[in-house]
Amino acid sequence: MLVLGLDSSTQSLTAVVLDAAAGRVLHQQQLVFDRDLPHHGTRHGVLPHPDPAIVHAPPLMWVEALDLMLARLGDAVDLARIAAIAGSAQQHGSVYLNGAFAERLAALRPDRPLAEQLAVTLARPTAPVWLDSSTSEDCRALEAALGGAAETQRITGSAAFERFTGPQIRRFARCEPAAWAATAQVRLVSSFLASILAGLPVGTDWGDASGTNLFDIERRCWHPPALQACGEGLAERLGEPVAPWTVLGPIHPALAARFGFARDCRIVAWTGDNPASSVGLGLVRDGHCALSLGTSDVLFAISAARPAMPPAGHVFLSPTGAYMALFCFANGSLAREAVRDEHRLDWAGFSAALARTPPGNAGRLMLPWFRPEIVPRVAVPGVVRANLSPGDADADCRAVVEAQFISMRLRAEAAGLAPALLHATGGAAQNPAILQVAADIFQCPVRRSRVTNTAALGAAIRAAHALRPEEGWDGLAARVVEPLLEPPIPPRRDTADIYRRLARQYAELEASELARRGG
Ligand code: ADP
Ligand code: XUL
Repeated sequence: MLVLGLDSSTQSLTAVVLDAAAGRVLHQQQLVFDRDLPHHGTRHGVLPHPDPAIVHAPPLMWVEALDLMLARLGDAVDLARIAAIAGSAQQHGSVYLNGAFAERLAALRPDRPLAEQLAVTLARPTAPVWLDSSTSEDCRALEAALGGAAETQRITGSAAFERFTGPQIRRFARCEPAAWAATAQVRLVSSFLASILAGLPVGTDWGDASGTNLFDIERRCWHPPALQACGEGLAERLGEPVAPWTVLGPIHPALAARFGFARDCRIVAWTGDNPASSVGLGLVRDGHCALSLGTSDVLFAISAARPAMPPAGHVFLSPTGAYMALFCFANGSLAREAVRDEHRLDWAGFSAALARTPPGNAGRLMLPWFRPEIVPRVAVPGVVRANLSPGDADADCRAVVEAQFISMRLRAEAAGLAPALLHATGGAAQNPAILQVAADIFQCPVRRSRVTNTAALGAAIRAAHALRPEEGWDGLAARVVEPLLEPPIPPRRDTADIYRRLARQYAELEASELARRGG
């Protein structure tokens, strides 16, 4: 049985074809939005904007990427053998569709590009994505409507966060009432792309619904007072949420004809990239922890019982039905790239700089807020350097990486997370020098998969599981994921004290900078 997993992330679309019976990855392919679809004008997958708080992407770019990817896959794999397709997407982003969406989807023709046919269905030409931080006012209003930040977190799994879909919808309804009135459907990136494959508007899965501030994560349904606080008639516009393992139906006949899929190829609900990655990394047991170093840096852990999280953290639902404790940092790969580019280095040069500098960087510290930060909340970007000359390229490279993992370690400690092993994924996990710093700072081994995009792999595994649930998540993790894992990178034990001290210094520097900004 062949299955296909797709991941539409911030910067790229990745496909993984898995022979589920043999437990073997047959084919992987990636499209990079900036490089392969340059006419959309994105940089790092998003549209440049003079206000750093406003970050949108063109939904038609994602559609065009899907079209192009499926066509290219057909050149490499016999798509008639694909039994099911599941997917994942960057979390939180929202797509606004007009009354023609359902009709146009049903009437898709196999002989015309998908983006061309769906262009008329957009009620808003761009989609705000997770990097957007323009909704502080809406976050406060939502929290006030739900009885405060703590109550919002209790019900929805998170306090109100700028990038979450509910506050994003509220801002749109408030600032562009006419366009909101013309919006018949709102979908997350995941459920938008799943709708195209299934040929009808489908609901958002529980994993991505947990990133909206609109979903009651215990009852597993939309929370009516949150819907009401964010937009009139939101329940109808969002559709019912679905369990992550839902088989939505067969592929749209027009897409089957366009690309050569069998008519009975099943479409499985899509989810968020982090939930999908948890499956692709084999995190199916309580306490399993991961470090995702994509555009965002994310620390997440699987938990059978609902974890208690500090205000900066989130509780999401994973594709297995377990809980995920999660912290997301906006200054991830793009901050590392900013330092790399500032010193005119490539990744090999960046890694060499890490190798030349001592753990702890002789007390040289950076607060790496190149763009608005999520954790801690930093609205106005600004990099702070302590004992660090910006001209010192080597120390600057180490400072940005140490800052990122120390910040993560501090939040992990606040949440009572003490990982015994970290699974690493995302673009920067290709870099062993960066993973060594993570191992040293967390004082635990770090292990990565030979498949770089574990969200797409996780999507493929989810497709297999939806068709044959009897093997179970444990079985699939042992048979498919485990053989792909590389040997762990061990922590250097003699760095433990150095990083204990540096973590204290970092916390003090961060607190004083936040106090200075607040004052
Ligand atoms: P996303 O899934 O969020 O679109 P990816 O997981 O594909 O992003 O990661 C893309 C990022 O990976 C790039 O922005 C780049 O900074 C980073 N990256 C790629 N190769 C390396 C490397 N060798 N060392 C460090 N970072 C890398
Ligand atoms: C998670 C988050 C990001 C996006 C993009 O809450 O905002 O990790 O999913 O990858």
